[in-house]
Amino acid sequence: MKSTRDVVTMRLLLVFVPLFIFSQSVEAHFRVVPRSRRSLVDENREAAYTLDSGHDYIAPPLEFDFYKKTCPQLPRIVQKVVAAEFAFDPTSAGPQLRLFFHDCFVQGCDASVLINSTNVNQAINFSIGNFFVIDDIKEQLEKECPGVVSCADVLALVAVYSVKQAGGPLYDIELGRRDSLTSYAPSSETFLPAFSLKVSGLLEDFKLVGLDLVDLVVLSGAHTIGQGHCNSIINRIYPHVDTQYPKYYSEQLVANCTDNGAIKLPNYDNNTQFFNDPITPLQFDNQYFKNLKNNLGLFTSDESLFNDRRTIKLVERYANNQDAFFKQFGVSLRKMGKIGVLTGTQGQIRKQCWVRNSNNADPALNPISLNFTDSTTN
Ligand code: HEM
Ligand SMILES: *[C@@H]1O[C@H](CO)[C@@H](O)[C@H](O)[C@H]1NC(C)=O
Ligand SMILES: *[C@@H]1O[C@H](CO)[C@@H](O)[C@H](O)[C@H]1NC(C)=O
Ligand SMILES: *[C@@H]1O[C@H](CO)[C@@H](O)[C@H](O)[C@H]1NC(C)=O
Ligand SMILES: *[C@@H]1O[C@H](CO)[C@@H](O)[C@H](O)[C@H]1NC(C)=O
Ligand SMILES: CC(=O)N[C@H]1CO[C@H](CO)[C@@H](O)[C@@H]1O
Repeated sequence: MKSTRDVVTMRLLLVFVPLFIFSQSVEAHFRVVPRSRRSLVDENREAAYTLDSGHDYIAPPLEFDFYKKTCPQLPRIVQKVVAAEFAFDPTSAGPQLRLFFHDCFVQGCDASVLINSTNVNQAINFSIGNFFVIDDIKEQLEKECPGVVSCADVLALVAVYSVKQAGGPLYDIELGRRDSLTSYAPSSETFLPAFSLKVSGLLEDFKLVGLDLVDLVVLSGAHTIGQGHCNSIINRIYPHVDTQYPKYYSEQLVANCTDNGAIKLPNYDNNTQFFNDPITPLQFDNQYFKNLKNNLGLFTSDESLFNDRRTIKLVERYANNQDAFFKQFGVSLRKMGKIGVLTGTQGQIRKQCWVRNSNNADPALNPISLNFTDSTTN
């Protein structure tokens, strides 16, 4: 039987090339990567995967107790830092969970999202953050078990402990990911689903990374915590106010995103934030799905799940049954956590999560992507 990693790699190879071309024709107008650069991303990935899945190297799969012998302190350290940050700022769980999503969807769960950026103008990057939590954990890990734990695994664990901290279940998640040598910011615009997409568009983006309709609906349930900016609802309040929102709610959204009643594009308010779940904003529960039934989905992507025959039954199910939501969220989160992972001898274990190890700047390791390395993030 093939390892999960092989299956994922095969899938990426099979779906990536044809779907990449397809995705270019269906992309939302919010995606602004110049065409010429996109084709370079394509070559990068193809090359990376060709290298990674070399004929005589079978990458090992992830394991639940990967660090049991080499760093038994790992769960305690992550839990401690996430809990301390949550006590200080209960909205910290949102950006910390979203970080894992953004990492996995772009180039696989390989901590590419953490590489320092010199070009941070990706509109889609809103609300990823709390990088200092990752850095704090990594610093402690390097003291207690140096060179052992990958930044990609720290991201996975921070995500599950953030869910736990916000009142959700504590999910066990497979580990053994390794860190990428590269990061290419414009890829984020290509692979991350835009807020303006509806079910068909969202599903295309999910399929691109091997996820399905159930994954789409249940993982959208992450929006039971966290916040969004005016930027992400602009299509629902300007120039026309979406009448699907309850009136009292859209009135608040409009009022809070405008300056004396007028939205001054493009300089609309980038500071105001709304809770994704206005009813129980800090609680990881199934309220998100109840909200969708009451037209309180914040983004077009949220709202669309209750307006599509393919997804409405799943929304109903999770709205009525929190256990079903919790259970499937864990399954789908673990599935997301296996997208395009590097394992075994692939990639590296970064010493500092924001930059690849300098002694690995060997062109032979990554001949094509080198010129894009370390200058961007996603
Ligand atoms: C289905 C496609 C998805 C779309 C279109 C989407 C879109 C968005 C947008 C537009 C924001 C707000 C950004 C801002 O304005 O600051 C957001 C926030 C968030 N998203 Fe998603 N998202 C999706 C899926 C996911 C998934 C799969 C997860 C995690 C499993 C996730 C977790 C979050 C979290 C936790 C926040 C809040 C971040 C914070 O509090 O700062 N999202 N998402
Ligand atoms: C990279 O990011 C880290 C924190 O994540 C920061 O401490 C460091 O100063 C940054 N370096 C550069 C060159 O931007
Ligand atoms: C707000 O964000 C948008 C999209 O990223 C950007 O175009 C605009 O210039 C920003 N406005 C301000 C005032 O920073
Ligand atoms: C809009 O702003 C008001 C005043 O700051 C606040 O009370 C209200 O909760 C905000 N509405 C939303 C939907 O965030
Ligand atoms: C990368 O940059 C070097 C020097 O800056 C250049 O010689 C080389 O051709 C570039 N490689 C690619 C693939 O663009
Ligand atoms: C974390 C990060 O890269 N944030 C940047 C996202 O993009 C905005 C502008 O669109 C920057 O201001 C942020 O610094």
